[in-house]
Amino acid sequence: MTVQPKITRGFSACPHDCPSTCALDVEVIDGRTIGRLHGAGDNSYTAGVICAKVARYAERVHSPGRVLHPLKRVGPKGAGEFERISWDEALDIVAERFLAAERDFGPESVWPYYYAGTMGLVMRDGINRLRHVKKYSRQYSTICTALSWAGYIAGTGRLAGTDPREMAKSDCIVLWGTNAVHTQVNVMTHALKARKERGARIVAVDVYMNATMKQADMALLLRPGTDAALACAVMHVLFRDGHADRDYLAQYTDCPDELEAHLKSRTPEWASAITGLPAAEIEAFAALLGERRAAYFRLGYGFARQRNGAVGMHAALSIPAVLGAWRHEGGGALHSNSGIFRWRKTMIEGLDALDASVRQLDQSQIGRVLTGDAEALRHGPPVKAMLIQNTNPVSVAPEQERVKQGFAREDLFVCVHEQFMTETAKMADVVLPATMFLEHDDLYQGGGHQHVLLGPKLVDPPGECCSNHEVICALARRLGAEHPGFSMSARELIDWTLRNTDRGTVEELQASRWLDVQPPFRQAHFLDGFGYEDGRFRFRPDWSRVPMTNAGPMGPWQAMPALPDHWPVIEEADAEHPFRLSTSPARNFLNSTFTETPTSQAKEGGRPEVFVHPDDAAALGIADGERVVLGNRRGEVRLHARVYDGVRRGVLIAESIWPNSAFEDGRGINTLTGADQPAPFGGAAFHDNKVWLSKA
Ligand SMILES: Nc1nc2c(c(=O)[nH]1)N[C@H]1C(S)=C(S)[C@@H](COP(=O)(O)OP(=O)(O)OC[C@H]3O[C@@H](n4cnc5c(=O)[nH]c(N)nc54)[C@H](O)[C@@H]3O)O[C@H]1N2
Ligand SMILES: Nc1nc2c(c(=O)[nH]1)N[C@H]1C(S)=C(S)[C@@H](COP(=O)(O)OP(=O)(O)OC[C@H]3O[C@@H](n4cnc5c(=O)[nH]c(N)nc54)[C@H](O)[C@@H]3O)O[C@H]1N2
Ligand code: SF4
Ligand SMILES: [Mo]
Repeated sequence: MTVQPKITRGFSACPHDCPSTCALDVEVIDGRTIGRLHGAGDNSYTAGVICAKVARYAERVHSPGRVLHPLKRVGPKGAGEFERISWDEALDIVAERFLAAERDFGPESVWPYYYAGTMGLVMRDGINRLRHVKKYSRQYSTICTALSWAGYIAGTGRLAGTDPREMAKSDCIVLWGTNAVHTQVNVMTHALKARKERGARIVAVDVYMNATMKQADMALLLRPGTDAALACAVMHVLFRDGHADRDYLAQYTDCPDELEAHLKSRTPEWASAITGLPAAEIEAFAALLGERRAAYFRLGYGFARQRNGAVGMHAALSIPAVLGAWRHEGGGALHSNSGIFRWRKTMIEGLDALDASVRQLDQSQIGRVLTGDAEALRHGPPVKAMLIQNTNPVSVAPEQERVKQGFAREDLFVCVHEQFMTETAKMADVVLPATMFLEHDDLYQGGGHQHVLLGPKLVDPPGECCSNHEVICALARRLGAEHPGFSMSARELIDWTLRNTDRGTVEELQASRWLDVQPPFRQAHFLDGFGYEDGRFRFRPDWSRVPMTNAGPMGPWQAMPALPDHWPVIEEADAEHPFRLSTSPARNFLNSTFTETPTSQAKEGGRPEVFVHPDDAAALGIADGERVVLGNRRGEVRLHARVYDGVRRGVLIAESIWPNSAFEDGRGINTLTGADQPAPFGGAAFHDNKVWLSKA
């Protein structure tokens, strides 16, 4: 007789670093095994749809590759030889090494390092409570959002925008520099609904014919880093042809006349020479916008991962202001809604203990920091000890050669708290096993929408896995760090944070699953004014004072153009490096996450590849599938060519981020990317690389 398994349904929120933050229905088999994951049909943004990689999450949760016990390094650094130890022993070692570093080099020699492997507010940001209480070095988080947020906030003064569900009511949706089919599938749900129900047109702007471009009605394939030129020419045509909304401009913007005069010379022909787009395509895009002025600009991260990315973002964002698109339902722009939540995070992050005089190290410059670059260290002590949660810098951070050198330092102590034996974990002295989101409680917020969601614990963790919060509290006890947050449970922290942000209680959220905190229409459309004191959108921002960060301006910020313009500070191709490389996101990986699941690896073709235009391939005698070398002054990587006519000549695309070990000699794609600080507030220009290409 066979016993039928008992399947119950739990709910959760996707914890991954994805603007969609989907509301999930989770099948739980016999109270302990995860089955299929589904998108919640009754959540108005998720609308029943999630990506395939998370739908098959059972493969990740129940993977044989999970780290299940604390481990101590026994072989040489990076050799991957570990032995199992107890939690007490592991935590004692970490505490002892942190206290030793503090005693010998001061608290700033300890650098807790984290990112968004989970976006749960408790599990992601709790590490800062330990940091602030102990006065360890701070982290200036630049790897993802610094460039794009600067460009957006420079214009609007606030990181928010039109309700993403209004996309379904738009007549024209512009997907600019986001490969939504790969990176935030729910955008497509709403955009396709608008096309089906009201004949909306979908425009995509990208540097290769990716899955999103293929679904668009108008696909604008431009040279990397030239988006501002396209935006300027579009605005030139709008002014020229009488499609600028002059009443709106007079009421809501800072200097429309100056902008119009400046754009006189930014013709489609001028932009064509820079972007590589035929002038007729630019004219057609502008004409479409002139007809369909309630256009929805969904502005992605990708086009801002260029050294002129903040300028590009701001230029694209200026188009809906010229159109007056913000006035209309279904019109305006959205990059991120992170500015609407206004959490009180004192308890989670220990903000009451934050000391602004403690140095702040640039996350993207981890290679420079760990190899002792004085500038990157802010002329302070070396980093001697680290705790790493939710990130895999040996794979994802730029200037990988330096990152590896840094982690190989014998005098650097590294503790990595991980779900898998990642390339960063392999470099650690102590590895701690981490829970996954279905195994702990956390609180989530949408980036690309407006929900606050609860993700309660649904199953017990395997082996001896502990949550980030448990590890932080256990270390705090050993390090003598005191804060009320260290003696609260994750659920109590969630409750405290909800109550103190006037969002009810954890019990209420448990009952409702999510809260819709969408600001009212007039506010979301900035119709009561933009985020600056005078209420006006800035065509001419003060780049040194964008209201977004506690860091001062950096990089070549003084040379930034005053008004939207092409800013030629990208890594242009030259004789030595005839190609421009973008490391665009792969569909089945999420940064380096999911590279540990065989299904995702297989669906990505089993090995890293670079897309090369057929004529470029022919000129270099490279056949489809052949081994090639990509290189620049930062290093060389070996992978296979895929000849594809969906890239421009002179442009290469390597969909990322494969493990370094998937490349022939262990050098991953970020060997080629740079960690210089772009203006105005830093960031990593992952898609802005000049390289050479040859047969291997
Ligand atoms: N499947 C999958 N989903 C993901 C991720 C992933 O790795 N894989 N990453 C997650 C994370 S952390 C983030 S931040 C988001 C980011 O998601 P997106 O906002 O989509 O940004 P990117 O993924 O950086 O790149 C988007 C597109 O920008 C293009 N691009 C590169 N340079 C330029 C340019 O100069 N101009 C224009 N117009 N386009 C350019 C790239 O080719 C790519 O197709 O996605 C999240 N979702
Ligand atoms: N070449 C290139 N490089 C890039 C990018 C690119 O487009 N091209 N994109 C960049 C961007 S936008 C980003 S945001 C970064 C992201 O880079 P990362 O922040 O490193 O993101 P992930 O690769 O998803 O790694 C997160 C890690 O966190 C772990 N993790 C998840 N949940 C938990 C948890 O609850 N506890 C603990 N302890 N660990 C957990 C996962 O197992 C995973 O190994 O990569 C950047 N790097
Ligand atoms: S689309 Fe994004 S948020 Fe939704 S399930 Fe997939 S990774 Fe998670
Ligand atoms: Mo990101």
